[in-house]
Amino acid sequence: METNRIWWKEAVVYQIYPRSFYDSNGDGIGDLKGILDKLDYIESLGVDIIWLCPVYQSPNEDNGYDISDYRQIMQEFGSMQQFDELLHSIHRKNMKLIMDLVANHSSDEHLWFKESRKSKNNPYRDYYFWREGKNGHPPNNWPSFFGGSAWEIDHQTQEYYLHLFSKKQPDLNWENPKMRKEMYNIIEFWLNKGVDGFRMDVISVISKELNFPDANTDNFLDIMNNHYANGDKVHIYLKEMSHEVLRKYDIMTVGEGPGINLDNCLEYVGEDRNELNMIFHFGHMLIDHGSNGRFDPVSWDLPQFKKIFSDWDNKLKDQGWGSIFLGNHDYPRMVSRFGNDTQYRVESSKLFATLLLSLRGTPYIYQGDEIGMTNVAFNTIDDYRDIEGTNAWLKAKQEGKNMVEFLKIIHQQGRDNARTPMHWSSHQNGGFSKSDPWIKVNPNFHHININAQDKDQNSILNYYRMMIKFRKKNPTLVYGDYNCLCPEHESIYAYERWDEASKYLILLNISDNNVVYESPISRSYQLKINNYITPNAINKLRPWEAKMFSLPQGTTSC
Ligand code: TEU
Ligand code: CA
Repeated sequence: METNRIWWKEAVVYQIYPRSFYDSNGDGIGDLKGILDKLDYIESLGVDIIWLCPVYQSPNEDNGYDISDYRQIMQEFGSMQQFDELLHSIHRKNMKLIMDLVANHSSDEHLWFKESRKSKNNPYRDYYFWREGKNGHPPNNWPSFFGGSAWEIDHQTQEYYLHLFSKKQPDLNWENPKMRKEMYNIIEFWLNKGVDGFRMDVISVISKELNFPDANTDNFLDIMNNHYANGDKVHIYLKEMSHEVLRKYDIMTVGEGPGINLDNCLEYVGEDRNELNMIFHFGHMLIDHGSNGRFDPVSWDLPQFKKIFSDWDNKLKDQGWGSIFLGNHDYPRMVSRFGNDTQYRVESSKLFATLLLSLRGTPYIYQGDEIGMTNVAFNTIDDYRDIEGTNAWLKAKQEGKNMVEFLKIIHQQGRDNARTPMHWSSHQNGGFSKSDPWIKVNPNFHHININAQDKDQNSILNYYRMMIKFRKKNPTLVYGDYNCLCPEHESIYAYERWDEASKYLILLNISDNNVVYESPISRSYQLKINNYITPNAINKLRPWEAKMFSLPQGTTSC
C-alpha cells in the first residue's frame, strides 16, 4: 500500500470551460454565477478539483487565453466578488479550485504591451520580444500555432514582435527579471485568495532561442520541438517560480507542455526537481496530427495508442506524476475522436470513462464528456468561433483548397467541437441559456443532456459517478503498478493494475466488432465493472465493451 499518499495524486479533476458551462444571466455567455448555480451537480460527480479555464479580463481573441488584466475578472463572466463566492462555496464542499495561468503571453491590450509598443526605450519594451525585420520581412521564418508568421510588424516603432499564437497574444519575455517578478506577484495574488494551484498554459515554451534562427524545415511539429519547446532556461524559470512563490503553499501545479516528451518529462516533474507536480503529455492527443498539425489528419492504430500510455506510465512510475486525459477544450470530443459516437456512443463513452479512471495518474474529465457529448458539424464556417479553425479556413481558401472537403476536416478536428454549450436539458439551447449562445448548441442536446441521464442508472453520467467512486475506494487504481497485456492486439486494450492489496484486470474492446480475449480468465476472477447491462461469456467482449475483474491475492500475471 502506498505510504506517500498525496491529495493531488488521488484527486479526480473536472475541467470547466466557463464560456460554455452555464449562463445564469441570459446574455448567451457562461459565467461564474452559472458555475455556482451548478456546483451541486459538479459535487454529485464525486470529483475533487475544478480546473477553471481563464476567467481574467480579456478581449477574447482566444477565448480568455489572451489576458489584458491578470487581476480582474472578465466582465462577461461576472465580478471578483462572484469569484470569491464561488471559491468559498467550492471549499465549503471540500473541493478545490485550480486556475489557468497563461504566463507565456499576454493580450496586446494588456497595459504592459500598450506601453511596450510606445517606443524602443519605454520601460516595458523588454517585457516582450521586439526585433528588426530583414529586407521588409519578419526576423525569421517561424510560424504561429495559429497559422501565418509568428512575427507582427508594429508601425509605431517599425519593429516586429513575437507571437507564437495569435498576433493579439504577444509572447512575454521571461529573460526580463522585472517581468518574471510581476508574474510571480500575480501568482501570489491568486494563491493568497485561496486558490489551490494552477494549470500552466504552454509552460514548456516560455524560454526562447534569443538569436531567433530560421527553422530549416516547414514541418510545424519539428519547428515547435526544435525551436519553441524546452528552451535553455525553462527549468531555471520554473525553479525560480517555485522558490519565489509556489513552494510556500500546499498547492497543485500541472504543466501543459507542447514538446514535453519521454526524454525530458522528468526534468519538469521529477520529485527532486521542485518544479511542477505533473504534466499533460500530448502523445495520444497528437496521434492523428499530420506534419502540418491538426488540420492535416493522419490515421492511427490501437497498438500505437496503447504504447503511448504504456511508455508514459513506465517513465513516470517511479518518480514524477502524470495526467490521464482524452479530451479538453482544445481537442474534438473524446467519444467522437476515439470512440463510436453513433451506434455505440453510450458503450464507448463508458469504455473511455473506465480507461480514464483505472490508469495511474490524475484523471481529468472535461465538461460534457461525462454525458457523452459529441462533435458538432455546423454547415457553415460562419458558425465556428475558434481562431485556430477560422485562420486555417482562410489559409486553405487562399491555397485554393476544396472548401467542402476542408469543412469536413474542421468538423473532425476543430477545437469548437469541445466548446459548444453544455447540455443541461432538452429545453431551449439545451438549458444553457435563455438567449442565443455565443456559439450554437449541438442540435443533439434533445437526447444527450444531464436531465435525461441524472436519474437513469444505466446512463453515461451515472457510470462516471460509479467509476469515480470505485477509484476512490480502490487506491490500487491510483498508485498500483501497471502492465499492458497483448500490446499488439488491434482491438483489445488489456492491462492489469496491482499492489500488495489488490489486483485488477481491465479489458477494453476498442472496436465495433465482437472479440474474444484469448488469455485464460479463471473463474476466481470477480467481474466488478461492466459497461453493458446484460451479462455475456466471461472472455467475450461485445463492441466497445469494458470489463474490470478483481483477482484473488497472489494471482500471477493474467
Ligand atoms: O494550448 C496550446 C496548445 O498546445 C494547443 O492550443 C494546440 O497546440 C493548438 O490548439 C494547436 O493545435 C493552450 C491552450 O490550451 C489553448 O486553448 C490556447 O489557445 C493556447 O495555449 C494559447 O494560449
Ligand atoms: Ca452570462
